[in-house]
Amino acid sequence: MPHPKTAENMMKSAGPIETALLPSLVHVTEAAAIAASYQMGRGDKNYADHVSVEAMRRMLNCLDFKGTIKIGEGERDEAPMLYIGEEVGTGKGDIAVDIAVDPLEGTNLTADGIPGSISVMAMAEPGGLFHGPDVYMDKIVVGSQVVKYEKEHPDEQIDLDAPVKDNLEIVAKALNRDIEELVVVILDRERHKSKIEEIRATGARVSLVSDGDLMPGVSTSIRGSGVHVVMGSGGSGEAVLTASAMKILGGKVLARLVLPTVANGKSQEEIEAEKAEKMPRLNTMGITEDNINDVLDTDKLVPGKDVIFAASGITPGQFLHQVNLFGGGDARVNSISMGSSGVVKFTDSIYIGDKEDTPLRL
Ligand code: VTB
Repeated sequence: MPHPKTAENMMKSAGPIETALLPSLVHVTEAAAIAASYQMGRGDKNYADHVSVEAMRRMLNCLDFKGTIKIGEGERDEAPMLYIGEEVGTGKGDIAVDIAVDPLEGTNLTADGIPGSISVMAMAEPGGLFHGPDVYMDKIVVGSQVVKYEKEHPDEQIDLDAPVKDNLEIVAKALNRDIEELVVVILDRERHKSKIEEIRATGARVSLVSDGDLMPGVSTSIRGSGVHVVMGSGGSGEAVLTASAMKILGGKVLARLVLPTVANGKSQEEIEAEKAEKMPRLNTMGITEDNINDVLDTDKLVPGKDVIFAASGITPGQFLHQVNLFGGGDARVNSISMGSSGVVKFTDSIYIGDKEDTPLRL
């Protein structure tokens, strides 16, 4: 009988980024989630976003490393904090990382007190995260069991351009169940109308979300979460964050860049205006009108080998609980954090405000 893996094995196989930064990473998303949770249900998504960005940035700047935000709150001129290119960390030590952040994924969900909002981030060695411009990616996300099935059946591969039915048949076989038993999560948007009809026509069940399709993507690799596939277009940063988790968990993301005006069926004039605005920046990244339609797989989205990921729940999710506030500044926050070595931690942290007054409960 092989001895089960232990922290000893992980410490030996973990890269320098995982070793140095994974234990602290979850504190960063926890801080942002707790800050956002105080703004839950207050109807002000911008302020909720603002406080979580500030909290995340403060935490990052406490850590000894050299970090560069690659996916963040926007371009420097539009985002004062955690903008693309911002350097974070104390700069001490020799660990340099590229960072993807979404301090408040699901601003509307938090502002309206609706399930599904999180604080999330990923890190990898420089060049380890695809950092496209702020456009959409059309994508399909499936879990690690489907990847295993694909390896055993080379003729049956998930394909972004295949009919939905073909992909769902593969997923159903990989998960050893009927298509009728699958759940596909997709953003509730007009642009997904025909895709939703196509999914329903296969017999699969559809879970529409008003925002926040990142954690559902991660959930496809977690049995018992009740999510088997995520489809549809959404933010490219969110897709790369999903891919960071899937790279660690062995799941799969296939994605293609698409301009929001194109995805949302806007007029030719609006499409041309968006192209004029975004193509020059895309070109500097090597993305041209010739290759913008190329399919990016998990390794293209996240080429990094030393990848770490953390997410903390703000409002309730598929498997993360909401932040609970107990008075006196006490907070309880639920997170997932993981690294390329294969360690996944589900944590339930309590920050004690007053040691004598704080009742700890199981
Ligand atoms: C997507 C989704 C996000 O915003 O990026 C979506 O992945 C953007 O789509 O979880 P719209 O422009 O249609 O809103 C979120 O729902 C929230 O950031």
